[in-house]
Amino acid sequence: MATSNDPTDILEKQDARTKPPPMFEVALLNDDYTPMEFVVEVLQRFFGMGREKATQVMLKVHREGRGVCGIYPRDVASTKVEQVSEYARQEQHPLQCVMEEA
Ligand code: TYC
Repeated sequence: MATSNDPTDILEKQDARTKPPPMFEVALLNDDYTPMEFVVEVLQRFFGMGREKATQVMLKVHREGRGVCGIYPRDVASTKVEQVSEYARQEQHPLQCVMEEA
C-alpha cells in the first residue's frame, strides 16, 4: 500500500531528520620519545588551546596514557587526525593521534 495510517512511520521519519550527527573524540596517545614541548605546540596549533590548557592536556596524556583534545563531527575529526599525524611524521616524532566515536 502506498499510504499508511501507522503512526510509527511518521515517528521514524522525524527521528531520521532530527537525529544529531555522530560525534568523534580526537585523542593523543602517550609514547616515550615525543618531546613534551612538541605535544604542547600540537595542542595549541591544531586544537586552539592556550598554553596552560595545552600543558594540562599534555601532562594528562603523559601520566594516564591518553587524553582527549576535542570532540568534532566525523570529517573535522578525521582532518585533525591527518594533520597532526602528518606534522608529527614530518618532525620525526612517533606521536599517535586517533579518533573514536564519542
Ligand atoms: N611521554 C613523553 C615524554 O616523556 C611526552 C608525551 C606526552 C608524549 C604526550 C606523547 O601524547 C604525548 N617525553
